[in-house]
Amino acid sequence: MKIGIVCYPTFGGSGVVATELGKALAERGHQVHFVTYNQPARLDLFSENLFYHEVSVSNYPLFDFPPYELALASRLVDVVRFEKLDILHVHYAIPHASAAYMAKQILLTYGIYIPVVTTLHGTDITLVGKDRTFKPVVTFSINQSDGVTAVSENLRNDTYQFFEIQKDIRVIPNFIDLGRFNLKPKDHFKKAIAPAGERIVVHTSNFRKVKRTGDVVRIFAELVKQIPSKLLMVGDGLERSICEQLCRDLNITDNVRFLGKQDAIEEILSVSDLFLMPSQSESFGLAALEAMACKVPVISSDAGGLPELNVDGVTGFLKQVGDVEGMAEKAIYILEDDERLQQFKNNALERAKEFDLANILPIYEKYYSEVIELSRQNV
Ligand code: GMT
Repeated sequence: MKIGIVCYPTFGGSGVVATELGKALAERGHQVHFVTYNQPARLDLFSENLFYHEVSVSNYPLFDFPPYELALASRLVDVVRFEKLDILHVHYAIPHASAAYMAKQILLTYGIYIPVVTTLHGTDITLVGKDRTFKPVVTFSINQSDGVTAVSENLRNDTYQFFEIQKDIRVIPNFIDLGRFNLKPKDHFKKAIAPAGERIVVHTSNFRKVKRTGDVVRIFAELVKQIPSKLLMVGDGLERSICEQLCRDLNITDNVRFLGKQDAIEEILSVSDLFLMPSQSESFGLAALEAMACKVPVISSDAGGLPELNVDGVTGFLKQVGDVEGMAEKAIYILEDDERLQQFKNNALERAKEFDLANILPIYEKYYSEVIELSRQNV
């Protein structure tokens, strides 16, 4: 198949899923064309089946708000026509689903019908999408997609609850490349971070409000009172400076390292004993899955799709959003006993294996074929 992929080219979960999916499809022999405004962060390999088409957005001084959606729609028309794509897969509804709809209508004037699959990732539905500024456009463009997928049952249900959707939404969960995300021998790094054999706790995110990074710091502040440990904060975003200040206020700066954005996340996870994800909302929790694949148990909130990934009492624990005390108590429970910690680590990896890329990739391929076939019948 010749597949066009649209996504945000950043470190965000939707961009990561889109890029890893595209890379894996290319490895299976499909021709994959990324149409994005920058080279996707994880598009870091050469393959004869991978192509990158940049969307350049005009910075003409009249525009206070450069029209990205129009530039994307135009580029999609161009790429679909000249590369003769079979299908477009757009990740994150806003504004990718509506840009794809516009491209589809323009392509019809050239006698081309391009089927569009929209994958809903989370905040495009739960935060931004349901805001009335976007709601009519999001509803319309989801209904106009030829196929719609959501990354968890919970996100599927939320979409039906918040929008008037007539389409069937297929759940295809996030996946993990176990070839990349696995426990790596990084003892020298572990010794440098935790010279006295302290436990290592980790959090990775884009430090947006929805991640409740302040809770991460507060949970750790309780934990470190009982168990010698270090906290690694990976990523960057608006809440980072607030968290740094909170660490000073709580007098734990010696035990916390802010590492900023990192490429080799799997190496950091490989030295870690516990992952914290107290998010306000989380459609799936890809960062937690990456941790689990590296044998790191997870203490998370029970928001969104997290219960579909993190099995309470088995791969970690789930607590209500904001229950800092409860999360700290469970973190101590896991970390205070070597044998118990090892059991949780093993369980985390076993669970992660269920989301192996090798299992999820054929589901996408089959879905593309179904959508292409159906759209041919309807033309
Ligand atoms: O987590 C983020 O803030 C990034 C966001 C995105 O859209 O880039 O991630 C969302 O999509 C991921 C991939 O499907 C999911 O694993 C994350 O749970 C989801 N984030 C939220 O729902 C907050």
